[in-house]
Amino acid sequence: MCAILDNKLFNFRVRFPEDVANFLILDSVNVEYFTGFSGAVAFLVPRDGECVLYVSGTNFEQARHEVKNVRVELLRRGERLFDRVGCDVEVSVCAKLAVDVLSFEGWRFLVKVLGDDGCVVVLGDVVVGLRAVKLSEEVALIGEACRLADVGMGVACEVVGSGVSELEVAAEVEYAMRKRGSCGVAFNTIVVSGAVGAFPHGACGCRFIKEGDLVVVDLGAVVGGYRSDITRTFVVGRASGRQRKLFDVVREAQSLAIDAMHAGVGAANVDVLAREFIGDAGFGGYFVHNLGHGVGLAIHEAPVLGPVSADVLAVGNVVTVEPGIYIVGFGGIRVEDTVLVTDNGVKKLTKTPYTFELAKF
Ligand SMILES: [Mn+2]
Repeated sequence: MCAILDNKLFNFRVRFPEDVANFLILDSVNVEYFTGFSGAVAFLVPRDGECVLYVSGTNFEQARHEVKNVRVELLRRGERLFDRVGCDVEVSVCAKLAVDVLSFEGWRFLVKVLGDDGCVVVLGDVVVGLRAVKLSEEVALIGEACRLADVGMGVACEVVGSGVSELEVAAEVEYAMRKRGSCGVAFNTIVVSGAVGAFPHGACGCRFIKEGDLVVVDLGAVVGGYRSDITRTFVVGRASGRQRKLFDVVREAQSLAIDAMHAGVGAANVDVLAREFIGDAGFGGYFVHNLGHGVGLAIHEAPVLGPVSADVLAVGNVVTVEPGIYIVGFGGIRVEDTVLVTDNGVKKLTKTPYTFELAKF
């Protein structure tokens, strides 16, 4: 854990603009990224010297116990973070305080405390960019989360069937993943069947799955804070001609996209490749979301695989590739894997086979 923190801090500090002397991290996932601890209020990184983790009373002892290599400081009840930071750092126009995120009210307050609005600069993209390129330790955790997601999807494959409710499928999947070491779910498990599957982020309900239904299962596990994301679509029994046609289009779109991915390629180009393939097949209007997103400590992070994304794929990116077709009144089909951009293309981290028909007679 300490080694990860050192590498991350080094990579972070070399990205400080020349006039920035201190960087205050306020986004809780960004704080977790550097410290491995998710219960702090803020993390202060000076250009040189010791970092400070500000923690309120509830989590103070836990932080002191778990976080090494930084000074853990108690934020007393009623004490305001920005007042404290104002005492702890000296700023000037050539020794600015950078922050990763800041609300409008926060900005007004911080400027008042520091006494000069030229001394604060909001630099959100710096940590976003760091988090997008995973270190080997992070890849290992995501890989383990992907392995557990495969376990969950294997269970879904066994459990999905006529007469089983969507919630029951989700329960069995989550139970299996937790039992094997997942620290919760990467997001609320999606199990949507029949016409409800036309809503990409539909939630599970009490609906009982029926013969002939399309069933979309989208799930993820968490290991060491790092997430995974996988989707498979099943049909209960034999697929109709239309169901099979749609599934083949989505699968082919995903495989075209994955084959085209490598470091240096524009994320938008990859999206457009899949999007045009689905469009040429006659379903362009039914692919209603981006092709994919980065995955790490957050389930949606950089880079974005979308038609207007300016991101360029880099070695160490971990992203989903998830084309889909959603037809209201008919249902939805999505196939998704989590992949790592490597020195020679990409490596799939989720490995569940693409079983479509669940014939259980
Ligand atoms: Mn996803």
